[in-house]
Formats: sequence, structure tokens, C-alpha cells
Amino acid sequence: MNDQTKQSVTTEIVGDIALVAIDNPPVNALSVHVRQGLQNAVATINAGGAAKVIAIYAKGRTFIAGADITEFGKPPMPPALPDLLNEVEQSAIPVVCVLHGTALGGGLETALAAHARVAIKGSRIGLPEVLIGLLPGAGGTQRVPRLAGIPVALDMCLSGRQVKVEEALTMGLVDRLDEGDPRDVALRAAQDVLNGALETRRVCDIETVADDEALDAARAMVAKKHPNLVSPQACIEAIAVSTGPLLDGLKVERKAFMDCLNTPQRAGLIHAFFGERAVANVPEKSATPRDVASIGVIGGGTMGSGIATSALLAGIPVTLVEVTDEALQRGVATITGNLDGAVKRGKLSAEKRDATLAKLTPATGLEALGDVDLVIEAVFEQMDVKKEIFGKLDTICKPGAILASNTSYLDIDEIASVTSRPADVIGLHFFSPAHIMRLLEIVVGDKTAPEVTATGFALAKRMGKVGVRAGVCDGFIGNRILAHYAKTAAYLVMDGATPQQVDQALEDFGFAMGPHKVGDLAGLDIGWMTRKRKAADMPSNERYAGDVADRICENGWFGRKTGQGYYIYEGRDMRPNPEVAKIIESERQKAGITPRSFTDQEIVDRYLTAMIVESARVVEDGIALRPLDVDIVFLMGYGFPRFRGGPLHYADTIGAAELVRRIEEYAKEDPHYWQVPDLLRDMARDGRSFADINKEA
Ligand code: T1G
Repeated sequence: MNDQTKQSVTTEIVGDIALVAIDNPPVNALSVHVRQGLQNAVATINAGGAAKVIAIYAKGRTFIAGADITEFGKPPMPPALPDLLNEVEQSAIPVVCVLHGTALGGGLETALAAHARVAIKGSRIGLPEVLIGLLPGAGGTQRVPRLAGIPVALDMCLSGRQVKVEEALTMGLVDRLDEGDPRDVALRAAQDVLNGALETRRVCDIETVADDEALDAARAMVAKKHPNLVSPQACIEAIAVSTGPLLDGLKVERKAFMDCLNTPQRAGLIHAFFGERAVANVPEKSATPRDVASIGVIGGGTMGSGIATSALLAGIPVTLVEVTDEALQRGVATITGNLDGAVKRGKLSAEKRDATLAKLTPATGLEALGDVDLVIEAVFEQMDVKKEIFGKLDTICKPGAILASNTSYLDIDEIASVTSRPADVIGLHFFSPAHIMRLLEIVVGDKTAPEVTATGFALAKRMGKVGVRAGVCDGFIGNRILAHYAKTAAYLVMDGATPQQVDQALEDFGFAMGPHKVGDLAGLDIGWMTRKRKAADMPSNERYAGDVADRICENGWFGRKTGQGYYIYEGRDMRPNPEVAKIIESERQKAGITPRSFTDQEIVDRYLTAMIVESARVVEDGIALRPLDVDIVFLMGYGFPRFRGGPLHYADTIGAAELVRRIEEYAKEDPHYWQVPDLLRDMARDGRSFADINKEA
């Protein structure tokens, strides 16, 4: 065995007990040296004959959290986990596994191959493979049904959810709960195996109870909810064969696993998994964040209340400031409603809600913010209003307090310029609803101090959000890119597509909602205000994108909130607005356009290419640190289908050369709108991908 194998798996003999400890920080992933170490340990103990029971446990914060995801896509290195686990299950010496932390994926599968499972209270188990485009590939789809039944197996494999071990005990997936240090629990469990107090059995000897009804219901649910995804269906069909011999079922599972391993969906979902963590690697990472023991939120509207709710849920006391008592009470009511919603969804106990609300201090004057560590301004998007507020905050807030704006596009440097402390000013751009959406754009100004940026990232993590660093420009990362590709949707409709066709084509691509439905949901007046704001600066050779949308807004049709927009909303019903078709017809005539048909593929190609073009420019301009930062913004804040990995991960599946060709083709119609970014042209010339650029960052 090499040193790494020896270090990551050690055996300690205590009397008749062999304690096998796994130590592979940070999450005891089943890397190849762990698999080799486990294989050697079980074989050696069986051959040695000294021990009469094997107890496997892990050191550190968690039992095995799964296969080593970094090994995917590389040549397989033996032993393959399913083979190793069969050897564990066939061990002549009884094996007991101790679970703590989060025993996930291959970690749970390892425990299922043991002959008994003891879990430390408060820990969790799960099979999250479906979340990364896979299915359990080492017996999870075969052993969970044997122990807990097909419905439980379907629930765990299709949801990927983490199950508290207290629930797992009732499911039959763990045999006992215990408390204490994993090694001590392992010793106790082993002793109880020896004295007969803890029963052991091989899961392979148990038969799965058939349940065709549950399988058919799952097939119907997946076909409806995840029509684009491959691995959920694979989970179901693997579970379905668990009623037969284990080895046959394992063969079916293994083949499905290898098939899923080679899908673009697995690559996209794993890119998303690691990307969510990699975006925290920013230049300011080594700076020490300032303490944030209290927060002030200015504005009790939708955003301010959502931000206050998010901070309160993170356990941070909040002073909410509004200008009038009436507005303040509305804000408090919205926050209370948000928390009540969490209680209704079972996310929060009533006691916790009350304790959380107790941390809210309403106030009607900025003077109440004199002692807070960080202020988040969330008033309406007018620069002069924000400047006035920041000027006052500069004198009211204590030295060292961080002054943040929730602005979604305004210039943070200009806001900072009215204070004597520009180093303490930053943008914290939350996404609505702020207590639900996990994305937080952290907008770093020219003078923002590194520790202020680091504080933004620390706050994001504390709020359970994903912070993405953005530079200062109109719209930062997400809204700047949205403003560009939204025009393509408008051009497509003017040139011949219907709003419904555009929406459907993009929903078939994987977006939860097409752009016109999103506009109706967010409010068409928002885009209308933006077009008005930008009208004066619009280049003369730019094709106007508001012909149809402006007419809709002029009718007061702003979408859901007014009952109609691109669609008509009556209760839960939604149908195309026939008046919009008339507006489109009239605007085409005014523009002298003869409509043409578009295939769904062309709609997707144009829309995604426009998104990729502006995304490349945002990277080129340094507004986003890396391509992956743009991907995470779009996965977390703009409904981009997660299995596609984000716009620039998706761009790599097309290739820079094809993208350049496509843009040059479109430029024949509109050379102003369709221009090849220099970065993309260089990539095409050099044969590089956005993944290459991520690696170099
Ligand atoms: N492989 C490799 N690295 C991993 C990893 C994994 N499975 N899980 C986490 N890491 C890294 C992560 O990138 C980060 O690295 C550090 O560990 C801390 O993670 C055969 C095939 C366990 C709940 O999908 O859900 O088993 O950034 O920041 O918030 O059927 O990590 O520090 O360099 O997330 O405390 C199934 C994925 C795999 C679990 C801990 N298992 N991990 O959360 O820490 S597929 C998973 C998580 C599988 C079998 C199949 C979470 C966590 P760095 P973290 P955390």
C-alpha cells in the first residue's frame, strides 16, 4: 500500500474488535486511495482471523460524503466501488458501520453493504447523485429497496434529499442511534455485535417487496417534472429490478450509472456543483471580514423586507427603517408574512419564528442606524435619492460600518463618492424574493476595501446564499447580460415568431419559464422604465426592441399584477393575450416587416448565442472574474437550466468557432447587434474553451 492509502484508512485492533478508521479530509470522499485502503483492511482482517467483528467509522466532520467527484471523467481506478462493497458485504466477519455528519451517496452505499448501521444523533444520510446527473452507482438502488421498500428508495433517489437519521431509523436504513465520538460509538457497536445485542445481516439476503404502483407513479411524475433529465428515469428503472437477484440488479445499475456518467447533463450539473463553491475564490479571499453583529435595512418594500427576512433567518438582528409609520408597518407585515410562510412550509418552527421576529427593530429615522455594523439600502432605483441617503449615513453610522446598496444596476462608485468613506461602500445586489433566491451579486467599487468585500462573501455564506463578485457597470453581471439577450426575444417576435413560441422553445430547452412569462411575472413596467432610462443613450444604429412591449405597457398591461400582459391571467388560468397579437401585427406593418417562420431550434440558437456574446464581453471587461462566475449567476438568479451548467459552460458544447460562424451569419441582418467579442474570436483562433479560461483564472 502506498503512504496515502495507509494514511487514509487505518486499522486498530482492540481485543476481538477491528476498528477501521477513514481519514480523508475534508469530507472523507471515497477517493481511490480510500477504496484501496478499505479493500486491504477488510481482506487483511478476514485473512488474519484475529478479529471477530469489524467496525468502520470516519474521522473529521463527517462519515464518507460520497464518491470523489473530482475523479469523474478520468480513467477508472480500481477497485470500483460496487466491487469493493460486494467484498464488504461478503465479509465472513460481521461488519458494522458508524455514520456521522452527512453520509451521502457512496458513503451511505458503503454503510448499506455493512451488516449493521449505527448513526450518531443529528447526522443525516442521503443519495444526492440525481442532483449531479447520476444515480446511486454502488448498490443504492438495490439495497435501499431491500431494507426500506421501493417508495422510500424512489423518494431518496429522485429527491436527492438529506434524511435525518431519526427518520432513517424508522425507515429501517439504520439499526440504532447513539451519541458521542465516532470511535467510541464504533467500539460500543462492535461490542454489542459480539454480545448479540446488535443483530447483523447481509442486505443481499433480503428480498425487495414489489410495488409496481409506486414505480408507475414515479415514472409519470418524472416524465412531467423532468422531461429533459436522464438520471431520474435511470433511478426508477434500476430500483424496479431490485426485486430480482442482487448481482443482476447491480449490473443494470452499473450500466445506467456509466451511461449517465457520460452525459452532458452530468458535466453540467457537476460544473454547477463545483462552480457554486469556486466563486468564493476571489482576490479579497485572504482579507479578514469585519464582524456583522447587526444590520440596518433601509426600505421596507419587497426587496428591503426580503433582505431583512434573510438576515433575520441567519440570526442577525435587523433594524428596518422606513420614512413613515404606515410604510414601516407594511414592511414589518411583509417580513412577518415571509416568516409565517416558512412556518407553513415546515422550514421554521413557530417558536423559531417568534424568536426571529424578536430580533427585528422597526424605526422611522436613519438615526436609528448609528450603531449597526452594516447597512443595506433598498430604496427605489434613483441615483439622487441614493446619494442623499448615503450622504446622511456617512455622518450617522459609526466608523467601520459598511454601507451597502441593493441597487440592481446603478454605479456604486458614484454612490460612494458622496461619502467620506468610499472604502466602506459596496453593492449587495439581492434577487427577488430576497429571502428565497440564493444569488447575491457582490459589487466591488474602485475604492471598496478588501475586507469589506470579504465581509460581503462572509455575509452571503451566513445567509445561505452564493456570493458572486461583480465589477461596476450598468447591470453588473446578470442584468447587463439580460438587457442584451432580451432584445433577441423582441426581435424574434417582430420578425415572425409568437411570444408563446419563443417561450415554449426555451422551456423545451430547459428554462422553467420563457422570457415573456418571466416578464409578466416580474412586471413589464420594469423593462419599460429601463428602456426609457436608456433611450437617450441608444446608438442610432441600434434596432429598437420595445415596439411591442411599449404598446402593451401603454395599455397599463404590466403582466400578472394587472391581470394581463403577454398573457391573460384569470385565477390559475393563463392564456395568450389576443390583443398582443394585434399589437404585433400593427408594429410589424409600421416597421415594414414581412413576418417569417422560425424553427424552435433557431429561436434557441439565437437567444442563447446573444446570451453567450454578452457573457463573453462581461468576462472580457473584467466585470466577472471568470466564465464560471457568469454561469453561477445565471443558474442561481435567472432560471438557466442547471443541467446545462450555465451559458458559458453550454457555449463550450457548441464551440467558439461555431459560435463565431453563427454570429457572423446573424450580423448580415444586424451588424450592430451581432458582433463577435474579441475574447470569442481569440478562443476560436486558439482552439480554447471557457473551461480552459476557468482553469487559468
Ligand atoms: N467529492 C470531492 N470533493 C467534495 C465532495 C465530493 N463528493 N463533496 C464535497 N467536496 C469538497 C467541496 O468541493 C469543498 O472543496 C469541500 O469538499 C467542502 O465541501 C458511487 C457516484 C458533503 C454536504 O454529491 O453535498 O457518491 O471548496 O463546501 O457546505 O453512488 O459538500 O473546500 O476545495 O460543500 O460542509 C455523492 C456532495 C457523490 C455530496 C458538505 N455525494 N457534497 O457541505 O462543505 S456521487 C455528493 C456535498 C456518489 C456513488 C456516487 C457537501 C457536503 P473546497 P462544502 P459543506
